[in-house]
Amino acid sequence: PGTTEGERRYMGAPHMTEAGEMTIHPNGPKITAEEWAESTQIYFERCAGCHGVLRKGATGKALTPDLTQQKGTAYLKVMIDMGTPGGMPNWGSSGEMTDKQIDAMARYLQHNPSPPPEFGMEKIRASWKVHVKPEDRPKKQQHNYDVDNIFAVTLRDSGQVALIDGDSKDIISIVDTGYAVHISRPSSSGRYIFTIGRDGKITMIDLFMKVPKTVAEIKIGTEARSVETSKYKGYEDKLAIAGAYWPPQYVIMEGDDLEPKKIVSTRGITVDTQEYHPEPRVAAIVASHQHPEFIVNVKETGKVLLVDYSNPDALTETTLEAAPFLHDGGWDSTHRYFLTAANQSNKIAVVDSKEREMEALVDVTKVPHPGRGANLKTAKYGPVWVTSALGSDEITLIGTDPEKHPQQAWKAVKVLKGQGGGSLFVKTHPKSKNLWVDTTLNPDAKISQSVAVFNADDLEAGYEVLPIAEWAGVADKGPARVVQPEYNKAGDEVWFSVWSGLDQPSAIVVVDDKTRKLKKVIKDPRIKTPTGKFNVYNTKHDIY
Ligand code: DHE
Repeated sequence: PGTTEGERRYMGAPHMTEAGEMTIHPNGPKITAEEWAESTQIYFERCAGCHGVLRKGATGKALTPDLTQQKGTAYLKVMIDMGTPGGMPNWGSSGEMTDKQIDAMARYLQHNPSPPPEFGMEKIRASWKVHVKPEDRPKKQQHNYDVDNIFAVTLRDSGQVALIDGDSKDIISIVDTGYAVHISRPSSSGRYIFTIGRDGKITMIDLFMKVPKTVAEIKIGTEARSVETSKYKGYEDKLAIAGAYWPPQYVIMEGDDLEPKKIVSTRGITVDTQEYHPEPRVAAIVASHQHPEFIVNVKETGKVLLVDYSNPDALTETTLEAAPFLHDGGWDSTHRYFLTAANQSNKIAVVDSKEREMEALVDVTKVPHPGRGANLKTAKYGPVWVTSALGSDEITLIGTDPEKHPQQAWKAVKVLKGQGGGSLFVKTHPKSKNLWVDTTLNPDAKISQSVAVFNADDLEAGYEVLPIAEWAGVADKGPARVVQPEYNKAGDEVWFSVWSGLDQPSAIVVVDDKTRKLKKVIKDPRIKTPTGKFNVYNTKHDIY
């Protein structure tokens, strides 16, 4: 109960990992090669997101033969068909899997998991391409756009990123990338954009070129979500890092051409039960402003790694203990504390990047999902960092100033009620008083197609609802889910994606931050399935 359809789908989103060999268990039921192949594909598409590639359990239960054989085929079939109140979807009764597929899946699960292939240096190097060498790139910017106000917009299902000029709202170029780019991060200087595809492909785009295009690319695994570049003084643009879901590892690369330098596995022991986990996926990565370090979230072990990159040939890793299923997060306004969601533990972990220690674990609402969060200044609680949630309508404000507001620091000082659950992202800007909260995965279309906005100076007044998808004129032409507010460089406009299917019209909606009125709808046949948007200036300076 309480788990929304959207939330379940979100958690169980497909993995792209290739299938391995048939790993028959001697006590498992009969299964044909065709059934094995189809079940493997369905497993990675529908099940691996929650139960893990190796079926060792993640947000869903473990499904190894020692457990599944005890349950037996008949029982497993009912589970897959009908689902459970605990969050398992009803794949059969919803019409998404046929009886034949369910029957084969129930038998498949009683055999040994077949691990997908590893992806080590040989494969990584073979995928590495430098299209334009650093010395052959332009010495100066070749166009008149303000590079700092460019937005990199993920066009999820077309495997592209749109670069849009924040001033004119013109599309500068559309760049082919990996599939379903998860995030884009600018280099510390802002000259380059690094995107990471769901398929593990990094694309490095040079924003100085007349028409910005890819200068280097590489694949660091078969499933990935995060990429970042070094930001500490003296190391700007020097190194890049990317984290993989499969294989569970992170890869450190040269910042100017993505040459791979080191691969580090994240397999290891969980923070709570202290048992070995074979598949701890790498979630959010941020670059420290306090030390030459990357801060790496390891999802299943619940550990935060501080990776000192000052000598890549002798990497040191400091392990901080948080809580399981670390996911996304961002900085407080001073860029000293990194606040990150341990989503299935319903906690926010606070990392002190200066002292290099775990500062606090704050209890919050069900399945917090901050994105990078939002930093508001409030009269009553001082500076706070905000997260919304997938599993409830609660928006939690956490005090972030242990010096001037010690009573409030690292406590949930205020909980606001938003439009509903299924929220993915919140956003504000230091120049704004608005706190924007999306509800992308809410089952009610009215809620998923609109956004709530609070006034930081009068939180008690509640929120105003802006019908973003309706403004775009696409509300009735597809799911038209409104996702991820993002500010322009000046902090006076906020951009929203209206995310529909590949064959349906999508749009970007620009709202005037002061008046909260529609400023511009960016509609273009090339803007297909837009999701994340990353303003170069705000993203490189971690302003949110
Ligand atoms: Fe995301 C951030 C993982 C589903 C859009 N997402 C992140 C981050 C991680 C992550 C680890 C933080 C990266 C960082 O900061 O370094 N996301 C996952 C998943 O595992 C999950 C649940 C399922 C999956 O298999 O992918 C998932 N994410 C989604 C979606 O369904 C979204 C809406 C569309 C999509 O592309 O699949 C989506 N995720 C985003 C966006 C960000 C993100 C736009 C960056 C937000 C920001 O403002 O920084």
